Amino acid sequence: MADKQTKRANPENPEKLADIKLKPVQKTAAGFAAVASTARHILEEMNVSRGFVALQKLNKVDGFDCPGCAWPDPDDHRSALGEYCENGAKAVAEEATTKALYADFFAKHSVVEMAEWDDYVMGKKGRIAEPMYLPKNGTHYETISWDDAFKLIATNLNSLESPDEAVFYTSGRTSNEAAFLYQLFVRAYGTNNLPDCSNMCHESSGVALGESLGIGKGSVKLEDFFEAEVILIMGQNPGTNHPRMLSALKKAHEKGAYIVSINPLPETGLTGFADPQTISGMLGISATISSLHLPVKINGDMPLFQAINKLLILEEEKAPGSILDNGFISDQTHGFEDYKQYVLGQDLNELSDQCGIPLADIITLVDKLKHSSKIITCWAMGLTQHKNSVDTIKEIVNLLLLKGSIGKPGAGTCPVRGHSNVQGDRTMGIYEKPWPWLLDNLAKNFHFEPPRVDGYDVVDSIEAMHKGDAKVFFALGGNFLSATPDTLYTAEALLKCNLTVQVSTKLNRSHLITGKEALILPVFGRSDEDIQNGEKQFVTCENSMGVIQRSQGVLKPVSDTMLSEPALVCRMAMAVLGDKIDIPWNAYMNDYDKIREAIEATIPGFDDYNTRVRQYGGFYLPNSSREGTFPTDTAKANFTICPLEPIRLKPNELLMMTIRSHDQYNTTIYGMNDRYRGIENERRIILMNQADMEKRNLKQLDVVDLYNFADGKQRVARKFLVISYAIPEQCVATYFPETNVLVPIKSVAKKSNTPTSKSVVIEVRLNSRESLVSSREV
Ligand SMILES: Nc1nc2c(c(=O)[nH]1)N[C@H]1C(S)=C(S)[C@@H](COP(=O)(O)OP(=O)(O)OC[C@H]3O[C@@H](n4cnc5c(=O)[nH]c(N)nc54)[C@H](O)[C@@H]3O)O[C@H]1N2
Ligand SMILES: Nc1nc2c(c(=O)[nH]1)N[C@H]1C(S)=C(S)[C@@H](COP(=O)(O)OP(=O)(O)OC[C@H]3O[C@@H](n4cnc5c(=O)[nH]c(N)nc54)[C@H](O)[C@@H]3O)O[C@H]1N2
Ligand SMILES: [Mo]
Repeated sequence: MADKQTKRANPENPEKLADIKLKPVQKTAAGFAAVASTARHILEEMNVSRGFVALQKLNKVDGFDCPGCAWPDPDDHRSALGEYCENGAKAVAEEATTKALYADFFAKHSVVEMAEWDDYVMGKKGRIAEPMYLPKNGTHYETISWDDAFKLIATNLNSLESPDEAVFYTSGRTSNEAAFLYQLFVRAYGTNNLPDCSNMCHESSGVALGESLGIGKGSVKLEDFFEAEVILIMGQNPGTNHPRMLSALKKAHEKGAYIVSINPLPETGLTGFADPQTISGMLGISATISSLHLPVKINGDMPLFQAINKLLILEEEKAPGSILDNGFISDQTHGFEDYKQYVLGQDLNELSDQCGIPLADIITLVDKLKHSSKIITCWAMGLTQHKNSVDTIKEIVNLLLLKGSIGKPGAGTCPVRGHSNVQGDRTMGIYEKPWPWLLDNLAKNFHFEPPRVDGYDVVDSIEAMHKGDAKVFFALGGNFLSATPDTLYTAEALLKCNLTVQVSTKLNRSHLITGKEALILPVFGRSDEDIQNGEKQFVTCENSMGVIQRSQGVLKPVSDTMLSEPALVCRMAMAVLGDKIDIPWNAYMNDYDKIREAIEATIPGFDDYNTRVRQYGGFYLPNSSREGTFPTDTAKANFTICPLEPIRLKPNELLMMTIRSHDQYNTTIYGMNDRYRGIENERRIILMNQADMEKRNLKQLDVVDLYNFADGKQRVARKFLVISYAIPEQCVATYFPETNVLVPIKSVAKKSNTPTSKSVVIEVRLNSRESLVSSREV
């Protein structure tokens, strides 16, 4: 039975693949095609006037924060056309759809039937409109009242032997208000088991920056981009995942910044960008953005940066006092001499070999860096999801320290966050390893003794459920099953639970692989108007640069049986905790200003929260790196010696990165195209270097199966079309989540425990040369 059920986690062993179309890789991002795509996605989901209202208020001071990415809005001027991008508009279309799923929908479609649908079909069904319950051995979800749903949760939680047998996941769209109440409830209930999507995302950045600089967040502000001399963009595809960043990069380029892309793929957007919010952009007049592209091998960034840093130190030796910021190094940093000895001991040819970048190209970059001191380093998932990610990021910090490029205008660290409030959720205490000061403040303000032992992160939670140590799984947003590694293993883990609860806006695969009993609880999204106690409420979010802003939905919710996330958490807390702890949940639910007062009393940096967040553009949280102070264990910014541990592949092995297409938001699939990479109508593809194809006797559009054999287990993902692509040898790319089945649960980054979704060792075997594709247009 269990085996049959886990198959539902990964149903996609398709009989037939779609009629794929391959086009040339695009040179220019955005432009008119982006505007046309925006209109199409909006109109598929809602009428024109609802779409117009939504887009008009997106990222406006009196509107709502885009549920897409965490890129900041300009502090001063917001475009009259609207501050959004094609992919932000798709995120809104997905959420603000007028299609709604009530009990009759779930009566018609069994869980088994829904599991046969692919993620695209599933997501397009509409918003979940009322609470649904899947009974023990049930085949169909049934309707349940909110009160009964909370009672079921309370009964399950209160009958556990220890609160540590429950796990409370959070995805990064949750507002500050909901996140604060949620961690308060979870700790009052008695556990720190608060895994979140950050564990799979920027956790490595947080750990690395914390140890090197004393704060786990980036240091730059948007204005810094317009003063920078060099901007490095590493392991990031902003054209797709942070499109509004391109407008900032274009402006930075116009102001003279030298922009470098360090990425195995030549990502569109970094090559050319036609700003759809300007007339010239609409006419297709494009601007180049990056001046240099270094096609590093997957996981080659650490040797690349050691080569850069060694070359800079050698230049300094040739012309002392002219290359490094010696004043900054001696006053503000720790560990320089040891680092210098270590890096000088590395062999430049060996480093160049390991990263796959010819020494001459590294020197081109070093020539630019030599006389610049305003350097910004931006990065995303291409750096954080490897075994040595924490050290790789520390090596990048080493460069900034050599140049004194931190704590001053035009320079610093910029980990570009993913989910729109993932950074805020962590600030609010969604963290399995809570800071002692947070627990002390909770104890003082709410008069209970919070648990002091660390809880489970994402990977620990999966292991605990698999072992039977955790029995209730609760998710505030997200799609845990599809986002996490080793899909079949995670499915087994979830199936063992007594109860799984998903607080969701849209149908997803985590609703179909469940504990013995399951609940789906529907909530408002960002765009929905939230009225409590007769008053319009707003929530707040923190963007990638530490700005706290308000967000107020404007659309009438598609059903009146959904709750807001803060209200849901309050009602659940009252049902579970009863009057054991005196926390004014009712007051919080009725007036979100009261939640903000509680946040202000508990979390530093939120003074006059309710006043300041009502001011134009919100306010910045304090940031020690930005201010040039480094509260680390040495009270200085730390240089770190990072040992090289290259991944050695056997001749038949390839290193796979699992990346996003242009038409998806994490596990939500908006469409089947990856327009910039020239791939249309199919997601089961593998991008491969021509030489690797030839070695394996593979031809364009051959159908292959992908294998991983870690820990003595065989993991397989079947039927992927081979596409010859400009990617370094022995490196391949596939889309997440289709290949999450191949990511071994035990393969995690050191210190951050992040699954290594960007360095999965695979083998590729021919499945069929007989075309599974009905027609080809190549
Ligand atoms: N439209 C849209 N927007 C999104 C999302 C979405 O799915 N869709 N997701 C959101 C979230 S949660 C996040 S975290 C961000 C993700 O934003 P990104 O990090 O841009 O997302 P990925 O597609 O995972 O892209 C990783 C990039 O890193 C490169 N890369 C992979 N391995 C390496 C390596 O070893 N070294 C280097 N230098 N480069 C490497 C890949 O070629 C790719 O360009 O986007 C956020 N915004
Ligand atoms: N192989 C591989 N795996 C990865 C990654 C990768 O690059 N490669 N990236 C990782 C990263 S960076 C991340 S952040 C995680 C993402 O992991 P998650 O955050 O868990 O996944 P999402 O796909 O963003 O979640 C989508 C679901 O969230 C729900 N939802 C949307 N909006 C709201 C809302 O406002 N409230 C509530 N309650 N629910 C809402 C909808 O029901 C939707 O189905 O995946 C990780 N997994
Ligand atoms: Mo993310």
